[in-house]
Amino acid sequence: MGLEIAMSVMTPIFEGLWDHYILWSVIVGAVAFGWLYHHSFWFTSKDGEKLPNVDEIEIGVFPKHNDDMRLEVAWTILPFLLIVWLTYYSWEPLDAMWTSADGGVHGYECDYDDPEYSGSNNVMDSNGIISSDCYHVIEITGQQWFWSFDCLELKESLCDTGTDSMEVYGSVPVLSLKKGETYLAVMESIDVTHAPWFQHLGTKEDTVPGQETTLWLAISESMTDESMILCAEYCGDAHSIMAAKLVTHN
Ligand SMILES: [Cu+2]
Repeated sequence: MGLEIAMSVMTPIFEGLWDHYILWSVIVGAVAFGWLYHHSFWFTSKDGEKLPNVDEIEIGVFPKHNDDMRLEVAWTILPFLLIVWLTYYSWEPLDAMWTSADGGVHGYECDYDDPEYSGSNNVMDSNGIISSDCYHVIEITGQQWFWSFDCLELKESLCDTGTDSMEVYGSVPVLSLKKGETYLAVMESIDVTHAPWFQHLGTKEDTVPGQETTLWLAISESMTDESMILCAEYCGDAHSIMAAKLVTHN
């Protein structure tokens, strides 16, 4: 069947974000644990050593205040600057993830009667941001414990549905989309909260009873032919096998 279960995503923006956050986690971790271990060993008293009582600790008396203004300011300002930087760094990918359906990076819904219409023609820039000429609308419904896909009015070459069987998961619904095209999934749940997780797109979004949510599915030319869709919100007994398959073709 050749379904890749690899966890890699086909969208470089998320890999870039991941690497950047890991880098800062390593730097902050090295400083915090370096400091901790340095002080733990450096300030250890020797056996029998009598040290001056710098904090003037006495039973029943609040210890002497031994603060250091420079330290207090440093550990307030530095994490704040880091958070501001990470927010700035995440802005472009997050903005692309939640771009408007009204003239955002994917334009407007495709006008199939327009003589100039030639599909989404999506392209990925060097940052991994995908933009499109226009997009197609599909519907996804979550329920305990399966996904339903609806291609609405789209031609079969653009969107198709079916079923397939997969080891462990049994019979699963299949969503078949075209490479180079961008889809806006309009989603709902008819019972509890679910979330389709499109593994190779690196995206997921909740489906919520009584509320419409949306998710961009920008199928780039480099997308793998087959990938998995899982449920990313715990939704009851069969949550772990609430799977589907995304097939993409040229
Ligand atoms: Cu679910």
